[in-house]
Amino acid sequence: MATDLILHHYPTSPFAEKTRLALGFKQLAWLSVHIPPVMPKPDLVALTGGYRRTPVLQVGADVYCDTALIFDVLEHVQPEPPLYPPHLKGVARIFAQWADTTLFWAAMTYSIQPRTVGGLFPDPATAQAFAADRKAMRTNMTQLRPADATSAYRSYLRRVAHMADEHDYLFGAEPCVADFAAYHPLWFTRTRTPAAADILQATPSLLEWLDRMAALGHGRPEKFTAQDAIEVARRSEPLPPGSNLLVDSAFQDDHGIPLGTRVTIAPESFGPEATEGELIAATRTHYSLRRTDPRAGTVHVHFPRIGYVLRKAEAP
Ligand SMILES: N[C@@H](CCC(=O)N[C@@H](CS)C(=O)NCC(=O)O)C(=O)O
Repeated sequence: MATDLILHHYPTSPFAEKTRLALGFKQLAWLSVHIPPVMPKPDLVALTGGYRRTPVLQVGADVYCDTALIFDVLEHVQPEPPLYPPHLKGVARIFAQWADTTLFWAAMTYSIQPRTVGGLFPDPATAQAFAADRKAMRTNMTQLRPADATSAYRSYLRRVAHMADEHDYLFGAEPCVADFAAYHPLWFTRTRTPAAADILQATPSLLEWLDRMAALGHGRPEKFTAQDAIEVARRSEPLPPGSNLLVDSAFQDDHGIPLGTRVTIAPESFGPEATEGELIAATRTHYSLRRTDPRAGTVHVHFPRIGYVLRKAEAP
C-alpha cells in the first residue's frame, strides 16, 4: 500500500502554505509536486477528474481535495501534535472556516491592487493570464469592492490581534487549525505583496505571531514529478470507504442520491470545475467518488461535504 503523502501545489499559493506549515507542525516527510497556478492543469486533472484548486493531497490512488479535508487526513496520519485539540474542536473549526473564506477574501482583495500587482508577476502577459483565469473562477461568487475589503481587513486584523495579545497562538500556548487558517492570508500580504504590508504594522502582536508560525517550517519535502505521482496512482489500489484516511464512513443521505449513482461534485463558489464519478461514500464529513482515468487508473477522489455541491450527473 502506497503511504507517501504527495502534495500537489505551487509555492505562492496561500492555501498551499497553510498545508505546508501543517506538515511542518507535524514534522512529516512528503513528496512535493509543483502544479501550474492557472489552467490548463492536465496532470492534476488526471488525478482529480476536474477539480483544479490548490492544493491537492494524494496518497496512493486516493486524492483528497480541499485543505479542510487534507487537515483531517494529516491529523489521522500523525495525531500529535494535534490540529484539533479536544477542548477547542468546535470553536477552532468554526474560526478556521471564517478565516478560510471571509478573512481570506478580504486579504486577497486588499493585497492584490494596482500598486502591488507589478511585484506579483514577472511580466504583464503573466499578470493578464492570471487575471483572466481567476475571473473565470469567480463566476459563482460575489466580489468585495477594494475599499470595503480594506476596511474589513483592518477590522479583522485588529480582532485576531486581540487573540494574539493574550497568548503565543490564537487559542492558547500551542497552534491549532485556527492558526493555520488565519496565517495564510496574512502570509500572502506580508511576503507576496510587501508594498501593501503596511496594514500589518498597526498590530505588532500579529507580526510576532506570524514569525512564530513561520518558524514551524515545512517538514521534510522532497521533489517529485507529476508523471511519477500519476504512476503511483496507476499502480495503487484506492482504499475502500471505511479504511481510507478519513474519520467516518456511515452513509448520510441529505440529497436523495443513493450510493452507486453517477454524480458530479463542484465547489459551491470559486472554481466551477466539477468532478464526475460514482458516489461511493457520502458521510457526515465528506463525499468520495470513484472514477477511472486513462492515465491514473481507478482513483477515489474525496471532498469535504461543506462547501461542495453534489448533483446527479446528466445522462450521457
Ligand atoms: N477551500 C479550498 C480553497 C482552495 C483555493 O481557493 N486555492 C486557491 C489557491 S490559494 C486556488 O485554487 N486558486 C486557483 C488555482 O490554484 O488554480 C481549500 O481549502 O483548499
